[in-house]
Amino acid sequence: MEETSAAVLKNTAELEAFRIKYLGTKGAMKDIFDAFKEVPNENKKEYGQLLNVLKSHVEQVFNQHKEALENLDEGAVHDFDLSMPGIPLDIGARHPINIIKNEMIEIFARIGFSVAEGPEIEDDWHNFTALNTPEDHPARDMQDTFYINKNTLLRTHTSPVQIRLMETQAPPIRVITPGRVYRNETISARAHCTFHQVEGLYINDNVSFADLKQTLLYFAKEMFGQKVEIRLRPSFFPFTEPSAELDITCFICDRKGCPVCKGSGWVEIGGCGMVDPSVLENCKIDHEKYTGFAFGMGIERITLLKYGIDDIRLFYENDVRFLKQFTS
Ligand code: 2NL
Repeated sequence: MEETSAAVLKNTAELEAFRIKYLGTKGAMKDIFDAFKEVPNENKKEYGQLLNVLKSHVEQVFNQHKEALENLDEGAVHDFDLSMPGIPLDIGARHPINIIKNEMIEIFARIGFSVAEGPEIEDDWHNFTALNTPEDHPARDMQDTFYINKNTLLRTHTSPVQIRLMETQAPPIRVITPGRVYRNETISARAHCTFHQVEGLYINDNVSFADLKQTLLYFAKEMFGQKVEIRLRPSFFPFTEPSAELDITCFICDRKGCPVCKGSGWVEIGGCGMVDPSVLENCKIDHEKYTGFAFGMGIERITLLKYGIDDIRLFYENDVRFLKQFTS
């Protein structure tokens, strides 16, 4: 009796443990009732009365605790006003680089380009040699490329993904390769040691420079608005011949000239060209039968232009005050 009266039950789990210990089918009360059989007949009446007193005492203690705990629960419920509006979940925002990357993927998907990805750690063959980049080319310099060892490096463009595709798949190939690339550059508002690219590749019979121009014009208009025009300036890349830089009309000042286009009315968004026949040969594609075009664009550059951001470093600092502005 003393033992049950002294019990401290703080919650419903402890209440249930109390019930099992004393009142359960294997509990203490059961043992005492079982012992009743062994009691001599002349003592049975007295023993029985004591038993009933004990049982009702334990049940009473149990019920008191139960009631106390139930009242406690009700009290807790009254601490809340259930008619109050909920606290909104803080759902975060997509990174601006990812917003633009997805938009570019969708634009190219509409004209039949699929998406391919590949490793960020590459070998010399897929990043340089297969792309016709000579042994003494400045891009191969330690100053420009992060080497892991003599033959292993952080990819400097996403072209190696396209090389791997050309090595394993027969034309036609129509693909874009978005992804992160690395260059050993001094970090500034304009350049960083890591950035993102979308490269594109189309290999088929009869692919021409006109196809390249139309594809880039379509992209520019979808991305920056139907009024935009493009311009191709002759250039050089080891992996394309002929090669060109891709400019668009400055949509910020509508070609009048502004700080973004440095007064010229045009801004550069990437490079392009016809895939060099020796690159096709390196991937065992017959360059007599097939031709192709390729292009590469920096996602950061396009994102800076679209959102009017003036410092590339903001993309990598993960300052939520910056990132929160892109919730749509
Ligand atoms: C730029 C210029 C370019 C390519 C990338 C390419 C890929 C293969 C073969 C030939 Cl597999 N070319 N890619 C071609 C021309 C330019 O990128 O300014 N990127 C930000």
